[in-house]
Amino acid sequence: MGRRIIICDGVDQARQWARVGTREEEELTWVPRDEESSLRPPGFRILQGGLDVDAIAKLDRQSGEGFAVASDDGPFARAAIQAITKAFPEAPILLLSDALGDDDVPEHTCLRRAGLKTLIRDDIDVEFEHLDNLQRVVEIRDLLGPRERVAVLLQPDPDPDGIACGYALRVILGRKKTTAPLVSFGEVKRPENQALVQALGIEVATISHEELEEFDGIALVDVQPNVFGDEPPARLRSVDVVIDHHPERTGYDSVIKDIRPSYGATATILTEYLRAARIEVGPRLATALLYGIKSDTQLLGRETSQHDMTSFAHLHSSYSPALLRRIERPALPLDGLQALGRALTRAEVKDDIHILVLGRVREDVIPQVADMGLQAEGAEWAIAAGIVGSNLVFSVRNVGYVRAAGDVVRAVVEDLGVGGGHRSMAKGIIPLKAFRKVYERADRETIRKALHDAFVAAIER
Ligand SMILES: [Mn+2]
Repeated sequence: MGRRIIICDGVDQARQWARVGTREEEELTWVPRDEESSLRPPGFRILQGGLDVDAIAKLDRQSGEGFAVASDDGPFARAAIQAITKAFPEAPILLLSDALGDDDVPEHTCLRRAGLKTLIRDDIDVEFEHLDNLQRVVEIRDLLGPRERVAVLLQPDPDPDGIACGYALRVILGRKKTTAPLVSFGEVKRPENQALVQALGIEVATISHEELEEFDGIALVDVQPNVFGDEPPARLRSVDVVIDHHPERTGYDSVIKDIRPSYGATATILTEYLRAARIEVGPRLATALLYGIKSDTQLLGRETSQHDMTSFAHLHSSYSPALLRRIERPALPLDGLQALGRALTRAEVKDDIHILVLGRVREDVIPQVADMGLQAEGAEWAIAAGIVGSNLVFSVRNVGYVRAAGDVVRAVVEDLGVGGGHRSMAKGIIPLKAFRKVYERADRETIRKALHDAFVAAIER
């Protein structure tokens, strides 16, 4: 927000404002009460002409600038809000009052109320941030409200951040899946993400480029049109809403763009929207958004801003731990547990490395076993390996203060398969064919020895 125009009711409110602390971008005005004109508070100028539309219009408010009204007097506050709304219908308003309640102020789509004496300076800044977010919500609702069917488009193979944001946007718009379906050009593939969709009871429809044409509006969350190729489909070159935290790209138009690259997750932006608009967030939505922030920031580690922390903390008071556990730890199939049992009989930690070879298992068992493997005494590295289809798949965890897991896995799979990951988590895939070419066999003992030697070499490299 640029300049903020402050209108104080009488010398007492102006002094109160000055006590809290003023900022350079604030234009300070006051309306003297009887016999107060000689008491000019420092930094303030009199609102020439008193509290009416003409006087407010002369303040020359630019688009994006907001007002604050400080008053404990109902008639004064109402007159000020009405005059501002008449002069600048789009202007957001912050009413600061320790005496007035919601019932004392007229209906206004972009108004927030807070106490003045009780607020410290930072709180007022936070209120202005809420106001900015509220303004965005109002714009998005105004734009998409009249549209019959709106596509909420996620990236192909949507991740938790995207899925949570799509769900949140639908709640903000007050729509159902029939009038605002979550859509993607690809399926939800990863087991955790499928678990998320199931646990939330939501649906992500896979659609074609042609089917996208049938919608009356398009909103993209956690993605921008360029992700769909250098030459995105024509319908994506001009969309309605883009909300994202990836760096801003060019080559498309959007009526509303809210792109915040300093944020660790788009779910943080949507959480701020929900808070600003005072929309009640139920446990399912809170869990989805919290998981979105958690997974995009590696639990507030990677590329995390203060905004992510604040939103995470806010969601933490209303999320469901049981639901989150179900998403993060999908139920293990019995044969997966039996495979784990067999692997555990051979458990050993050698060179700080703990390897568990599971044989043929469902893919989502592997990362869960790797998590558990790190608890073995003396283990700095845990590797769980299993055969999925025609591939050897392995998940890697480490204690965090050793070489980055992603780098090590890339070295291990070099010339054999694919792999990568982050500081303390990584995954590798080697086609059995390629593995057998080098090691001749792919039985448990061969796999264990091959991985052990490759990890020792890669860690020391
Ligand atoms: Mn994201």
